[in-house]
Amino acid sequence: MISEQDKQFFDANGYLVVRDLFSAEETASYREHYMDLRAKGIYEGDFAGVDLTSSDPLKRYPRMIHMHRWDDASLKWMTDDRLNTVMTALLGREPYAVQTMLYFKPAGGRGQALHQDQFYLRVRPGTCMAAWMALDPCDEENGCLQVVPGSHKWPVLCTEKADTAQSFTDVTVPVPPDKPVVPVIMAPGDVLFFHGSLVHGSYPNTSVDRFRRALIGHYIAGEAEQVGGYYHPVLRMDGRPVELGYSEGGDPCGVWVERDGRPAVELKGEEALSGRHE
Ligand SMILES: O=C(O)CCC(=O)C(=O)O
Repeated sequence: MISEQDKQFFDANGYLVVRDLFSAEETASYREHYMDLRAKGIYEGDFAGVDLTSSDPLKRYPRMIHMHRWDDASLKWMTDDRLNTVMTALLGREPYAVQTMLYFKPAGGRGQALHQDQFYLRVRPGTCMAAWMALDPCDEENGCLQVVPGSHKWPVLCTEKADTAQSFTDVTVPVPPDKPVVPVIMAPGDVLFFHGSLVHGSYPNTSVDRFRRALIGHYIAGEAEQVGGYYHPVLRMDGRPVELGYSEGGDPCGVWVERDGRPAVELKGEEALSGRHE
C-alpha cells in the first residue's frame, strides 16, 4: 500500500498523504453519519458544547471526541485494515488505537493553533501517530491542515499562549522563521498520517459556505508501555483492549535558542504536559 519512497518521505518529513485510501461512497456515508449524529444530540467530550443559537460556528458544530467508545461506525473506521497496514509499514509494527475525533469546522470556524500531539498523549517509550482523513476537499480557504516538515525530529516544545481569535485552543508552539509551515491539500478519502512530534495545526475556515470535515484517529506505537490517562482504554487493532500504564506530566520541554547563528532546541526544566488532546 505504500512504497519504499513513501516510507523515506515519512522518515524525512514526519508525515505522508495516502491518496484515495477510502472511496467516495465511504466518505459520503461518513459525512452523512456524523452530520446525523451531530443533529441528533450532545455527546460527552463535545468541544465547547452545542449551542444552536451561538454566533460561534464551532458551538453550532462542536468537535466530537472518542466516538469509538459509543459508535460502532467510528470503532470500525479506527481499526480499519487499510489504516493498520499503512501505520504498520511506517512504524515497523502494529499500533494501538486510543482516540477518535470528528472536526466539522464549518465556514467561519476557528482553526487549531500549531501543536504536537505527543504533548497531550505522553506516550512512553516511543510516540503517537495520527491518521487524519479528509471528508471534504481541504484547501487553504477552508482551513486545511498545516504541517512543519521535519519537525517530528524536535523534542516536545514548551508551549506559549495562542491567539484565540484564530484558534479554539489556547496554547501553541513557536516555530522559527526559517522552518516553513506548509498546507496539506487533500480530497475526500485521502488520509494524512503524521508522527506524534510533528508540529501541525490549522487556520480558520474563511470560506463562505464550505465545511472542512475530518475524521481522525490517534494511535500509539506498539512498543509503548504508558500513555496519558485520558486515552485509556487502549485497543489493539482487532478492537480488544490491552493493559498499558498511565504516564504522568513533568517532562522537560524544548525552547529555541540561537547556536552558531541558527535556531537550535534546548531542553529546559519541567513543563506539566497536558493530559488530554485538544
Ligand atoms: O484538524 C485540525 O484542524 C487539527 C487536527 C489536529 O490537530 C489533530 O488531529 O491532532
